[in-house]
Amino acid sequence: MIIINSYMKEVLEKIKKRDAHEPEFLQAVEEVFKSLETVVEKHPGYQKMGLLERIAEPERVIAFRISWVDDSGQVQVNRGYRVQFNGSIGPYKGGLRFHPSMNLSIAKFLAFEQTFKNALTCLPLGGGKGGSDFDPRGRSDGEVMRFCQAFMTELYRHIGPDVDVPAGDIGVGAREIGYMYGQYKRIKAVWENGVLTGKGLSYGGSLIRPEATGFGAVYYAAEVFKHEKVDIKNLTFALSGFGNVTWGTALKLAEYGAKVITISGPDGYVHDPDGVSTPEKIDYLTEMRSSGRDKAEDYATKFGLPFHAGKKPWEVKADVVMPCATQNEIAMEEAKQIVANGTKYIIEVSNMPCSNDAMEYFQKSGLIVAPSKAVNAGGVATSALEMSQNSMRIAWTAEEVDAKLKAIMKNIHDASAKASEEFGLGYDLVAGANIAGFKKISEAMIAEGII
Ligand code: 2IT
Repeated sequence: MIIINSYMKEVLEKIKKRDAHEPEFLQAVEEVFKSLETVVEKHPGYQKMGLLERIAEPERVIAFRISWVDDSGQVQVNRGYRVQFNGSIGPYKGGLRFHPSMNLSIAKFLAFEQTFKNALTCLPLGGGKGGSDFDPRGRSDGEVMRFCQAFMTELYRHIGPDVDVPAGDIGVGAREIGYMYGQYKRIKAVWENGVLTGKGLSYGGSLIRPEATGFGAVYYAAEVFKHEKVDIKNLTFALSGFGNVTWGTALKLAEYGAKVITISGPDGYVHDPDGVSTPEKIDYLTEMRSSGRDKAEDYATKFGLPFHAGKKPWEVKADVVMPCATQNEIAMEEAKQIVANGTKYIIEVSNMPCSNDAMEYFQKSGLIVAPSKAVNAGGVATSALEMSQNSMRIAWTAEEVDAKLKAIMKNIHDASAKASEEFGLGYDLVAGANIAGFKKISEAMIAEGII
């Protein structure tokens, strides 16, 4: 990935020096900067106002200690993060990730991506992200609750319905959001349920929020196939993961009559040539998640399929590859295999699933790449719809939320395609998403002055 513009090069070099120990963050910034070259070339004034430096520097980074007592009476100490990256178009908004790999680099890359993603939804949402290196695997319900309470006891002072609105991500689902909301309410002693999204329905959650990331991804993909004039029914899909995002994606693809042939976990993958398409199989993904075992092998055992231990699903031939697990699940080595398999479409669903060189290789090889910050935006968009319902103190029907979600995803696709076209880049959804997001954020930042 080569950047030619001298201002951009200078800013990037500065960030690389300052944040040398944050590889995921550097990767995310470099990927976005590459797409913005044509835009920056046309606006030499950005340099004087330090626009790129400001857009790549979080407004605020909060890191804190979380002490809690496990079931054996042992004190455990974890580290918590909240990165309030950019608040130029709305309150900071983005999920919390509980995973042992969580660190500042990951929190910053996620928050940076979230800023652009949230702008693409055209809803009033700034960008933020956070989480902890807490490992929920094998923890009892009581331990998870105590951890969530300890986490919120520190975080509550930094968030609010008009300040910063966290939600779920890897390791954080409705159960964790419930425990965190309970603790927030206990400390603040007010009913402010718009402070978190992804809540249970009984206390202000939105219908379709659990399905939204996966459904939105398929609505977006459907727009790509429409553009390419191909029938989704004739396509095979390789998915990774088996969590919430994989589940929602598989559910909607089954409804569209498309065939999902792989799922995976940290332990390996399962090839299901008949399709992960019956209600029994799709429901089983939910069971696998709530078991807390984090094993894709359980699916193979349950449905009598061979299990490919320690391998990624990308060796299976599929028309469409939809990574749904985590960042950097496709590096150059896997990209070569995917291209050799004859795959035509890479629809990124998890945040930053492809390394920058893998993404470039796909595009150079003529594959269509849809970037995660556009494809998975249905999750946060539906969180914004949850916030609207909380503010109005009403609840929309599933049909109402789903219709809004579908319209938002079509708009994101169309706006990205248009932005790419406008800058003479053809149908480049990667550049298009970055440019469309940047246009909105930069306009607001310029209007709001030097802050
Ligand atoms: O990556 C994401 O967009 C999320 N984890 C969801 C964020 C949200 O606020 O719903």
